[in-house]
Amino acid sequence: MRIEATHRVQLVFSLLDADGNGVLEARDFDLMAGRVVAAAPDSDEAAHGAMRDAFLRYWTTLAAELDADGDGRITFEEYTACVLSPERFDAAVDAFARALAALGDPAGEGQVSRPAFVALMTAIGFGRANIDALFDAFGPTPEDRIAVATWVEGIKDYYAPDKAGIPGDHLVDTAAV
Ligand SMILES: [Ca+2]
Ligand SMILES: [Ca+2]
Repeated sequence: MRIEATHRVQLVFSLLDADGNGVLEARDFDLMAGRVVAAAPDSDEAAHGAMRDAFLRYWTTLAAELDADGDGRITFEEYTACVLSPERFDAAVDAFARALAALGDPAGEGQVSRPAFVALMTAIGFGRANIDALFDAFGPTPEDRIAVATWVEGIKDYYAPDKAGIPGDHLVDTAAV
């Protein structure tokens, strides 16, 4: 695995551990879903429901694939096995990426404004400077918007173990991991 991907995996584990108790559990995904949905007040119930469903699916997929000792919690050691077979998570990550990006586009225009992007990424737990750097790397329009499809692809690349030098690397503060 690329070192950049290792850093991305470490960061995403720390963020997914929404209650900060050091392991991933169903509760973390409930918490995170609530925070993210609350950050998208202009989106409709269907979009909120899709996001909650995507977080639930993300958890059930992780639990089915990675909870090696079957105790209902995923430790960091268990989590790192995700990089050995990333294709097992493609469908869950794809659903997650689409649901998240859709929340950034409540009017269905195919574009996400910087304020909407910042609100959602802050809810997930990324740092503001990293969020702005990522948005800039996605090549915003003169109106400071990015395409929904660009964000979806960026999220999927973030989880790819063989990628380096991608926009998502802006989310990782390598001095801190
Ligand atoms: Ca936790
Ligand atoms: Ca476990």
